[in-house]
Amino acid sequence: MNKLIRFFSILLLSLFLLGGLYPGFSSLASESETFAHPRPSVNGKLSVIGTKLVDKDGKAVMLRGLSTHGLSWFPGFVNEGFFRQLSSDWDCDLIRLAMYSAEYVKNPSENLTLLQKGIDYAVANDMYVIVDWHILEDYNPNMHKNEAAEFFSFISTQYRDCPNIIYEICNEPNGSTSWSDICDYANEIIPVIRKNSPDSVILVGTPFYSQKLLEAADRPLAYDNIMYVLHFYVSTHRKELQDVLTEALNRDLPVFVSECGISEASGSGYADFDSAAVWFRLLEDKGISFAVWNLSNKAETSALFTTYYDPSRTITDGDLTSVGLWVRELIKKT
Ligand code: IDC
Repeated sequence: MNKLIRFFSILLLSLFLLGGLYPGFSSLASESETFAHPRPSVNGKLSVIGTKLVDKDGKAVMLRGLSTHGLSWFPGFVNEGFFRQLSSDWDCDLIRLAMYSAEYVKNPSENLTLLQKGIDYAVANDMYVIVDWHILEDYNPNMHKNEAAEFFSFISTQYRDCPNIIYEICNEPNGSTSWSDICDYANEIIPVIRKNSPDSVILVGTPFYSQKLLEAADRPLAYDNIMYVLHFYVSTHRKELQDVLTEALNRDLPVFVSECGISEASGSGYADFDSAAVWFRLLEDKGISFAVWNLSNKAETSALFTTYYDPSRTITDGDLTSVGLWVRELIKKT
């Protein structure tokens, strides 16, 4: 018996020492600490080193946040009280402002005012903010390239030194759009942003609704501080797309999940919380930043709020859908 106790004591002591001496062991244990909630006031301007998003001191960070629905359709959700609650009560450190490009071009000045309000509220509440040029029905980003250039030139001039902003230049290329089309577009739009904001992080969408990460891994862009976009919807996408993420990281591609939903790819249908748990465990393990779709009260599964919720009111539990309750817990607990 004594021998047995001695054997286990020595085993435990050796494991403890090994943990301290061999960095691989201790970094495994502390990886989630490394990625604790970053804030612009503390962590400053972000950049990309290898596959990691890092803060002003080069420390790896992981952003956990939420995406608006199309701003033009849900302008009531762009209000300071709402943003304040997400930041302080939900511990949300990132908000993505989805500007559907097809809507934007119909009324640029009104849409810009709305977007700027969103950026200002995010900054006032110490959140990182993604300015998302949300191409979708306009499936090839080259379709509205000139408007995109004007848009990004304006925003990057207005918010020249703002550490909060992350630029997302094309939400989800789709249809016949190839990686080569996206590169042509990116090679024009990135320099427009870089002129005013030389080192902000820029997110680039990938072919087939931002799922074909490996095409970007085959031929990445020649700029610093770029991350490549993966989007998933938990009830439609599972292991196959998770394997794509893992392979892309193994091939040294920096990845950012700027949109994901707890629903089918339609934004509605069934909410598979078991699949969601697998996806978000993977993102935590790899330290991949994410924004969950969507901050609206539309009658669809991926919406975080019930149709009764009025965004000018303080949020109560009853205002949240089952997806909203789950996502708030996801963001708060980490
Ligand atoms: C969906 C919205 C839905 C809207 C539709 C078309 O949830 O209310 O009618 O767009 O505008 C994406 C897109 C995102 C989609 C979402 C769900 O980036 O715009 O939003 N989705 O379909 N990619 C995969 C899924």
